[in-house]
Amino acid sequence: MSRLIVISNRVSAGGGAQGGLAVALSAALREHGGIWFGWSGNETSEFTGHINMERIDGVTTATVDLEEQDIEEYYDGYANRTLWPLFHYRIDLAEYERSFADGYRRANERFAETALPLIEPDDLVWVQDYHMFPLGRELRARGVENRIGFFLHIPWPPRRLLATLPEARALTESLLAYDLIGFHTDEWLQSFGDYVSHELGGTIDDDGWLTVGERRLRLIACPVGIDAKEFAALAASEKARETFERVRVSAVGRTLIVGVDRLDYSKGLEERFLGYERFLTEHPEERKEVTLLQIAPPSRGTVDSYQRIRSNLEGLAGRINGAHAGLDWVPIRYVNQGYTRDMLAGVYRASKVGLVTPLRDGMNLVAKEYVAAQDPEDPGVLILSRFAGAAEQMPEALLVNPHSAEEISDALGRAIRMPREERIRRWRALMNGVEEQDVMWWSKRFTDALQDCQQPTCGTMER
Ligand code: GDG
Repeated sequence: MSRLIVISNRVSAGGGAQGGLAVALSAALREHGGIWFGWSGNETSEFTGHINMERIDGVTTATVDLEEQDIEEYYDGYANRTLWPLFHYRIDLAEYERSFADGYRRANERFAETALPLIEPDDLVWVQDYHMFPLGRELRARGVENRIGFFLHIPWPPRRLLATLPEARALTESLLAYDLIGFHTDEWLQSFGDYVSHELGGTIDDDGWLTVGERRLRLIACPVGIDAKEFAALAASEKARETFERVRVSAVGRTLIVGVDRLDYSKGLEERFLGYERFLTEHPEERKEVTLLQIAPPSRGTVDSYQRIRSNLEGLAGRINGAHAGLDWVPIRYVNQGYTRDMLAGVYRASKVGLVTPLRDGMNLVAKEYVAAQDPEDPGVLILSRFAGAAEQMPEALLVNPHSAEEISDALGRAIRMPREERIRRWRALMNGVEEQDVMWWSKRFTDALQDCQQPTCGTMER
């Protein structure tokens, strides 16, 4: 078995905020042996390429510090202000600045330069996500002939939206340096294929082989999952039980609806609040019988659009509560704070409805965690956006258009009244999927496919 080199913006061996994903990548690294390389999260006054090696829970990590300018232009700039909004279809929020594109290229060159000595001839190299699109090409330019795979954790936008990015073509071309590219869903894969065939003259066969000129590489849809076993164990933990009780008691017999999201405009929080408000107005009889608990830890607070969404949401929650609250009831409990994963498991289990309504999401792991945390005898109902990648795998959820307050309101009414047998039937089907296609399945499927990319079958182009 080949060693594995995982390269991602941040390295989170040993768990951390990424939860299941970090667990899966760490497990893959333990199995294959190898190194997890990325940015340390720290700033240095002058980039030296010095690597800090550590051993964390049986995984070797290698991290490098970046200069302030790199962090501003590559991370805050191109990754968070340009690519993230564009790839979530928000060209109204995307900022196109040459300095960001230059910083992004420079940071990727620096990553490639620094990672180079870590890579041995037979290693599999697995690059993660939109921070690192050009990394494969930078490694090739430095003579790396290994199998290199790339996985995109966010959607691939429609061709005509992507075309608004000045570097769209160069960025997409840089991806041809990989041997394998993974997306969460067929939809994102087809969207990529659409751009490549229209703009680069590529063709894709039924097995996902993409040919562009002399270059041949493989595309796969490989949906990420959660560590379902870990999550079930978390849900059974003392801390989860304690949180479950606390949350249940605080709801005083009302039906609890839960949302858990990073505070991000892609997650559809404003539309969700408006849908819930619609439900309160359309179903006066249900008023005071329900409470929405929205947990939304702030993220990317240095970016203006994140500050705006935060203040918009505060205003909206305040207005809805002001209009509908009574002496002993507030309709929305809006919490701007993160909780530990075992506490989250308890919150999910205490909630009869999981409300997951992103406007666009590569996958969405909260939907899967909500399912995994339920009581099999008395499970809650998942309401899920059609525009989350997870919807492809989770048709037994109540699927809604997150832009429609009416659909959210109708789904809430249906979820709250759903008979127990129907809840169990839907949950069982969802849970089977969550258990079978878990995060270990995902990482194995990707690394197996990459391992199978034997040269010269994959990638016969001159480099
Ligand atoms: C990107 C893609 C794709 C949230 N609040 C707390 C907390 N969380 C955890 C959740 C979940 C994770 O954060 C969020 O994962 P998502 O998948 O929902 O969304 P993104 O962060 O946008 O992730 C996404 C994912 O990558 C993987 O490929 O699914 O589409 O956008 O695990 O539980 N965790 C803790 N406290 C919180 O308050 N501990």
